Amino acid sequence: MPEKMIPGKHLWFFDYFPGGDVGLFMRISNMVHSQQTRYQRIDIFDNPTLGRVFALDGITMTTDADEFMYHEMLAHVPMFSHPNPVSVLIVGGGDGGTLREVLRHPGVKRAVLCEIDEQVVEAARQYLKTSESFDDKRAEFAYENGADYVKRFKNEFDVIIIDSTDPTAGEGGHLFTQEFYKSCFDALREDGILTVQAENALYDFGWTKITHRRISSVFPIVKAYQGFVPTYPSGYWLYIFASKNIDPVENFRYDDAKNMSQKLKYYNEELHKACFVLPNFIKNELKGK
Ligand code: AAT
Repeated sequence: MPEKMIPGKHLWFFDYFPGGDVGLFMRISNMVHSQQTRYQRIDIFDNPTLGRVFALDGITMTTDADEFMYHEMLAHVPMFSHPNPVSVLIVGGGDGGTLREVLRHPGVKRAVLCEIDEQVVEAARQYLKTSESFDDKRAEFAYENGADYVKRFKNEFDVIIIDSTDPTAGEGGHLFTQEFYKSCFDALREDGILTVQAENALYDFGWTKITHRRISSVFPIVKAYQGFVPTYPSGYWLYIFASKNIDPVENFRYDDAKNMSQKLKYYNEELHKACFVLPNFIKNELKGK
């Protein structure tokens, strides 16, 4: 057994993937924060390789080492597909990573973060670097179940991004229903775009398929895309893009994406097109519209 593995000498975090037969473990070199909120258990700790790790109910949400991979792909694909996103809603994402990416877009005048658990935002503000944009004047915070919040809006947002916990964890299930996608459709303006994090094709493909089917029953254009997030189950993550009329590959703002990609670590204008090219086992199951 390697020195690092000696039981009793170190503290370990075990993240069980859906199904419970496979997972990921990380050494805790420094425990930063633990708290049980009304909704979930928050843990924040340091790992020598991954940096600061943020987990909810024992499931990894972000690590310093790879959060950019997830947040850049979740935010910039819809943001550069829209001709001029001004008003944006993020549901979930209380760590602030998606908000940070959205606010990189100079045309954005208003970015609302609707997070069910205020304690996540508070913990992020205190302990996570992803919260760096919380004080941006364009950022607004709503502490509410996103499924209730979106219902109150009609024709309001250009882009809605769902940065939720898994459908099987905590309060995430509310954000994977057909009714919720319909509310998002109604809350979006004419050129509106919805993007959701849509699980993985190895351990939880059932949920990707359900999500794709439900969104397809509401939006005319629906396309899944892929990216890597090494600390999420399988490391190979799926997202779903949905819109009222915009095709993300034909219509996206190539030159603007190219300009911004110089500041980014993952997303770029070529990847924007390439991420929609899917392997057969996924493509065959998710027939795009
Ligand atoms: N940015 C990457 C981290 C997340 S956090 C997901 C957030 O969604 C959590 O803070 C959680 O409190 C919030 N949330 C869960 N349900 C709701 C809801 N119904 N309304 C509003 N916010 C909600 C995503 C990680 C993805 C994990 C992949 N395995």
